[in-house]
Amino acid sequence: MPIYTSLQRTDPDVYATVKGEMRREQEGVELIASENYVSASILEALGSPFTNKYSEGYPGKRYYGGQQFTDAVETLAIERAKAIFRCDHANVQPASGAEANVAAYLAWLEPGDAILGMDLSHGGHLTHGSPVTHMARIFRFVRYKMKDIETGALDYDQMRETAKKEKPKIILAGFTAYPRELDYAAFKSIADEVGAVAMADMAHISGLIAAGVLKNPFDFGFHVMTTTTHKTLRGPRGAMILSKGTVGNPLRAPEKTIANLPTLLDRSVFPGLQGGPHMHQTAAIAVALGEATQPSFKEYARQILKNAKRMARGLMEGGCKLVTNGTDNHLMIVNCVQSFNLNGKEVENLFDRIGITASKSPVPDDTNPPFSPSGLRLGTPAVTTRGMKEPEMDFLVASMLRAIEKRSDEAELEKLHAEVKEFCLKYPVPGIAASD
Ligand code: DSN
Repeated sequence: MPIYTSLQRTDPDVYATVKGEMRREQEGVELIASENYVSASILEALGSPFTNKYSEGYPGKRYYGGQQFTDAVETLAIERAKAIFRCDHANVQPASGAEANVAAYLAWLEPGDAILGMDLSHGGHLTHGSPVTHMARIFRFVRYKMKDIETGALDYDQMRETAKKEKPKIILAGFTAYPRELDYAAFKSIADEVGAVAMADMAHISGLIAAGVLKNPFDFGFHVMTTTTHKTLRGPRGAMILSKGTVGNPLRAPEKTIANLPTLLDRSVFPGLQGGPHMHQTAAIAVALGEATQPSFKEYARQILKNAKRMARGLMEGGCKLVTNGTDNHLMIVNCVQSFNLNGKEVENLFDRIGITASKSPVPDDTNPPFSPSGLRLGTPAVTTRGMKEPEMDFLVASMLRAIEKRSDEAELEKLHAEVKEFCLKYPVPGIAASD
């Protein structure tokens, strides 16, 4: 592993953990729907000397000197993001998706204002109003749900009624565990009716939107879109806030209008919420956005969807109950209680034993607690990056079903683990040099 020779020499303890993680990633199957593997170029940008630089502010408007290259790289990231997502402005500085959402809320809302977001057990994210978040102490989160969990159709009538009653200032389309496409036109018409900002949290599917294989909320008139950069978009950990409107000077507070959202959002990220942006992360985001414009990325995104459909079909044919009975995107939720009379945590632990990593998840209106919910979320972005296609999905489905069936048979589980490892070694993880 030539690029880690210095670390190996100077800090063998940390080096051992890095090496262990490389081995874990290479020898196991990653089915966590929000994870992926970055390219060697992205790893190089992340490891670049941009990590040394403070650059509070925005290109051309910084508070410290020495910004000729930080300005250039941030401008590259911004321009690439705008072109890919067809919007007027991009802020590429949020350190994470949670911060991007918080910055968007704080740009537009006053304490006590309402946000209408997806119910957490129906697929919404923590930052969409979990009572354990700080934002839930500041803003009022109201909910919409699916009206039919067999198809995943949302209850747009209930959403409209709630919006009229609660007068949210933001209507938030987006999810962390929902396997179907949203009706963005319906969201936008409800937002218009009550004068709310239409915001999309597309963290999970922004790579699929970038590739044009799923719909883009901006094509339906949305005002703001947040996304992380490390899920289907396959970049480094990080986030962006994309918006439509007039781009102004972030050094001056503009009037609070929807047209001024780009500037309000910039000011909300810095100086409102964060200090110095992580410029090594920005450089790596620029690289990821460059990769997302390549024809091979479109092919990659198409294969994610094909793989997810194949995996979902295989699981259902094997007797699993999936929330909404399938998927239109990269993820699926297995109702483990209904399928195997086990909870999601038990199945997550079982799959860990055979080298398959997944994440427990609530099912709609789950009565089980968050640490042992009824479901398990599976996704195909990472395995697709390794070049796996439909036949490989069949192997993974068969391995998971066999693990469930033989869960009390230690020898059988060990055998399965060895088979999964042998399988994984045939699909190198990009960016990870062969481990000795
Ligand atoms: N942790 C991410 C996910 O798994 O969906 C969202 O923040």
